[in-house]
Amino acid sequence: MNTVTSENRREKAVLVGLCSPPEIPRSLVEEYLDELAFLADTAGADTVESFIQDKKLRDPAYCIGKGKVEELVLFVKEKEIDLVIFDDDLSPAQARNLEKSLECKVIDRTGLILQIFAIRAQSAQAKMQVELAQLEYMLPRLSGQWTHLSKQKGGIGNKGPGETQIETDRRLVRNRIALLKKKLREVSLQHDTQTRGRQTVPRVSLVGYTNAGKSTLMNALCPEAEAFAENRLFATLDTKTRRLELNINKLVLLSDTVGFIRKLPHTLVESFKSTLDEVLQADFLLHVIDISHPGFEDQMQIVRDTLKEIGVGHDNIIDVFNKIDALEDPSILRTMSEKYPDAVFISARRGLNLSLLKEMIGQQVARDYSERKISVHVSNYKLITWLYEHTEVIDKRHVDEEVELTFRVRKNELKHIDALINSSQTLIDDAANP
Ligand SMILES: Nc1nc2c(ncn2[C@@H]2O[C@H](COP(=O)(O)OP(=O)(O)OP(=O)(O)O)[C@@H](O)[C@H]2O)c(=O)[nH]1
Ligand SMILES: [Mg+2]
Repeated sequence: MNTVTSENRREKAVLVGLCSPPEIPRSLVEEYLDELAFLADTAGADTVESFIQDKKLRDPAYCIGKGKVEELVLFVKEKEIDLVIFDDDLSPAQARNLEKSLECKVIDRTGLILQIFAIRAQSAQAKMQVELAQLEYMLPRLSGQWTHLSKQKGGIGNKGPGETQIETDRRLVRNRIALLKKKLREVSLQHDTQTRGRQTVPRVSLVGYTNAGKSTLMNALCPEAEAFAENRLFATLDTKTRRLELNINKLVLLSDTVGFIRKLPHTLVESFKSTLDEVLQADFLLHVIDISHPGFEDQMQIVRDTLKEIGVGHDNIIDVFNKIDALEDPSILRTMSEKYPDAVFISARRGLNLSLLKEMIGQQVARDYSERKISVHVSNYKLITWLYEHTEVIDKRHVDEEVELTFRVRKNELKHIDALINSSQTLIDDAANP
């Protein structure tokens, strides 16, 4: 895999978190910094130390207080730190001022997440989406001083969308942004055409916080899926769709897609919209939650908020609490099953409660879909073909001159289909009595 570490030694990083405004308790900032360290590790950097600014002495030019800047200057020098990562967003001016004082790279959480996406992107579409997000992030920062970063080879903050672009003027970057948007629209149109034929089968999408176990669950449910799962953040960027047989005659299409995170950069959400289309078009969602993570309820809220942000309006969502095998205190299971009576508690890794989950998926499909059985004269091949193209035909029998078809359709499409079948009755009659 293409990682920073494969090209360079691992970098040494220092993390900076902010307790002010004072409502944020220190313990929560520490949890945020743990996640930031995990992100840094994923990007190829080892965290040497974390600094927390907890006083109100913030200097707007630096985001943190002057005293903290001096403390950092000494630390960076003494420990030969390569980069300082801020959990909070830095304005372009703050990042420049800090780099000048600290004489090392300074990035914020957004920059780091963009960096990881750039490393992780595999498909042409994901690469374009990341490049677009990076360019939009960089545009306001293209003031000349940032360009020194592009002259250093490798390392976090430098796997940009190509050095030439960083060095060129904003007009060129804007042109590139427009071109990428156009190309992505084309890819998304192509994708629409490819998936149109699959619309008849119920579609289910896995969503959840990054590292919750979505890809592991996909692999456990659909053994041929071979989705890439690993203990790293943002292991999955591309959508993968596989057939999942619930039981005889019951099939759904299951999609695994990119995970969410606290403060997922808005530019990324925007540019990943076409990848996330799968989530929007799904009949319902499986929200995978890592119940062994101390902050899992916050993560649930972040996922719900992000879903709203991308435009998921319905609440056809099954909460799937994963990693029950990793719970230190199993009594939490009882509390949570009382709190979330409609949820399912599983272990994707150990294969626990997967048949119960499949049953729940089946029940949800049954709620959304209806089955119909009709008899069509064999000569009415138009209607037969139409039904094959627009519904999920699950049984077909020949009785004399008639074909008996059993098919499944979304309940909200029933009226339309019944009308069509009725109007085609004349076709049947015509065909039977030419
Ligand atoms: N203990 C335990 N670990 C699990 C379970 N399910 C997944 N994991 C581990 O959690 C880590 C993340 O799993 P993935 O399936 O890659 O998670 P994901 O949600 O697809 O993550 P992204 O693609 O990064 O959003 C891996 O190390 C898995 O082995 C489980 O049921 N129990
Ligand atoms: Mg994944």
